[in-house]
Amino acid sequence: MRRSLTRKLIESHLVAGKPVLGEEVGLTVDQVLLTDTNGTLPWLQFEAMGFTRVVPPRVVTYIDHNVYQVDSRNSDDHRYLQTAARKYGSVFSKPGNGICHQVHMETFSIPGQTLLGTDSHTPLCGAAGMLAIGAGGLDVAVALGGGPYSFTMPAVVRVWLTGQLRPWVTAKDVILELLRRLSVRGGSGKIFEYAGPGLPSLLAAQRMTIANMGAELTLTTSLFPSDDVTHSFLTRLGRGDEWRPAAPDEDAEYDDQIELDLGAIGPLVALPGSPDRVVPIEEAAGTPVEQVMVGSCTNGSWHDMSSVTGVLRGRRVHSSVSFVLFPGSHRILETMAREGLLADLLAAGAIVSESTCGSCAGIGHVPAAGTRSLRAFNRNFPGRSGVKGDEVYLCSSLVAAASALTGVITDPRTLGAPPDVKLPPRFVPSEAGLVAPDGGGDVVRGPNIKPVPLGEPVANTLDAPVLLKLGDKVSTDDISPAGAAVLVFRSNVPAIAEHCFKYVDPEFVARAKASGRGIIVGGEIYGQGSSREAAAVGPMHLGIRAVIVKSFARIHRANLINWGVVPLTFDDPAAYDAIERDDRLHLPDLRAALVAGTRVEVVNRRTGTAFTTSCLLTPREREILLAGGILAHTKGGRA
Ligand code: MIC
Ligand code: SF4
Repeated sequence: MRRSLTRKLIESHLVAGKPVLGEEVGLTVDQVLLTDTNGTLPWLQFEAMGFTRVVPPRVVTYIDHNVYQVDSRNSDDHRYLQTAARKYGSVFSKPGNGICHQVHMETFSIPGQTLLGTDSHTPLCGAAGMLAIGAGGLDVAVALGGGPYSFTMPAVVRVWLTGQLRPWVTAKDVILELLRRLSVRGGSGKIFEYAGPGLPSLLAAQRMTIANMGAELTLTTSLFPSDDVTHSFLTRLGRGDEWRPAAPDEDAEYDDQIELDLGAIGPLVALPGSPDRVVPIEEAAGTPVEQVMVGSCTNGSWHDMSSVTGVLRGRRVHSSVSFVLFPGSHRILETMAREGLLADLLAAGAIVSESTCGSCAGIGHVPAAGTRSLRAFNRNFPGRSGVKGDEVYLCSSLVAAASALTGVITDPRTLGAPPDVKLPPRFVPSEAGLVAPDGGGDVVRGPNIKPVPLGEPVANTLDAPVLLKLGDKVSTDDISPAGAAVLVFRSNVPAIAEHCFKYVDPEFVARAKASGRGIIVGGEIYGQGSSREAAAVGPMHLGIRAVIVKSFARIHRANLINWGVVPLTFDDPAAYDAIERDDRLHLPDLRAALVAGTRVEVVNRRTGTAFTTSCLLTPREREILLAGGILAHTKGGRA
């Protein structure tokens, strides 16, 4: 069989299972990345499992999400992360050194290797021919200890690119076009492998944008070959010797194919609420915006910063607009300073922030209530910007720059000639923000770090009320919101649990506490978005023992299993319609059905009717779930 690049990388890292669609595979992990928000729990879990030294050859811990130290709780976490990284063998990336995915791509990406990350946008490094996958914290903790990463073999889809992008059209428009066509569910259970005659025209930075934001399609990951473009990217960073080719066989076999003519795409905008509410710019043009931003792991590249500067040079940000840029890495920011871009941006009235996730995760620059924000970012789930009822539009950095000048969403093609984006011959080798581990020191745990909880073994019978009935596309931002006030509690489960569903239903926590046990009911693609474990462990802490939905997003489903919460899907979606909040559901043989691998019967005590649900588990998942999650499983001596 002629092999896709995906299959080659899976086969060269395979330690368990067969790469057959729908079957579980276990892969060795060459590199691991952790972040401040989602990295504290995995390090605590790594310790709780009794490991003393990381096994993968390259582990990097980044402080990038939450770097505004408004009080010491957050600094406590960072101190813990820095001392744990030093002791257990992880490189430490200091606050301000940049967003994990951008820095990782620049500094550590190696074509042909595997990368597992605690963050859902880890696939960005797929732009360098890496198999880069985002996972929940417990899966990452196991990988840190040398365990394989297990997941269900996805369908491998070839995305066949033809043509070339037209002026003012960007890689962001490519991924928005895919979201427009396929929706946020469209990539579930799939890997997109990019190929075709249009590929050589896409720079590494453009491939990064596309691979990164494939997360919004709920893809397992996205993969580009490693070719001359990759070589020149690494060479410019002084890493040409780490380049190696990686490509599919000619005429490789794929499960499916999508065709995309780059030349047929125009500038696009995603309307507030979901990254797939995509419309041509013409339909949004003229909408007033008070805040415009460019950055995040999707649009923080040199290419983005320099095209924005090209638009702003000699012009002025509109008087009613606050325009903020977040360069993706310290290296980019330093190069911007050396090459004169900073001076031009400041002269135009832009705010240049430190190199962090910043307001992408709702930290800083929270928009005023009732105003509109236009962002060259990747997510606009309700409330994510830090204020209930927010209206966040997503776009390319060029649309953002053009709109910052006018104060309304603006088609950049009205500006005439597009900016001439030049790549500097070399990037400054700024590594001042990286600290190598020396195995020394003591791990310091401040008062904000609380012990990691344990899940409970699945009970024989579950009888509990439906504490929430939700619709389709519930994101982990809905379940456990972003924002500075919440993110400080990522290492403090009892405290973060208090914020569960706070924008969706402020009474949820009180109801859960009063009932002791509960069930959540939802629609399609439940748990999309961030990989945050808090969205599983928070509800678990509040007594949620099962979630019944029409379909799950991959990482969240794995997180539920890893914390002992039973993820069930309706066999007949019509059963969903008959359920109301506060209905008492009775699952008489829950455990026995999970053990036997049969359907799980549910009786609605209010209506007296019964329906069935399914929980398709691999043997590994079954053992973990029944034990009450990975930690409970490990403590039971079955690691
Ligand atoms: C996000 O973009 O939602 C985040 C914040 O980066 C998360 C990680 C987190 O919740 O800490 C992600 O994408 O996984
Ligand atoms: Fe950070 Fe935003 Fe990227 Fe998440 S999506 S890693 S918050 S920049």
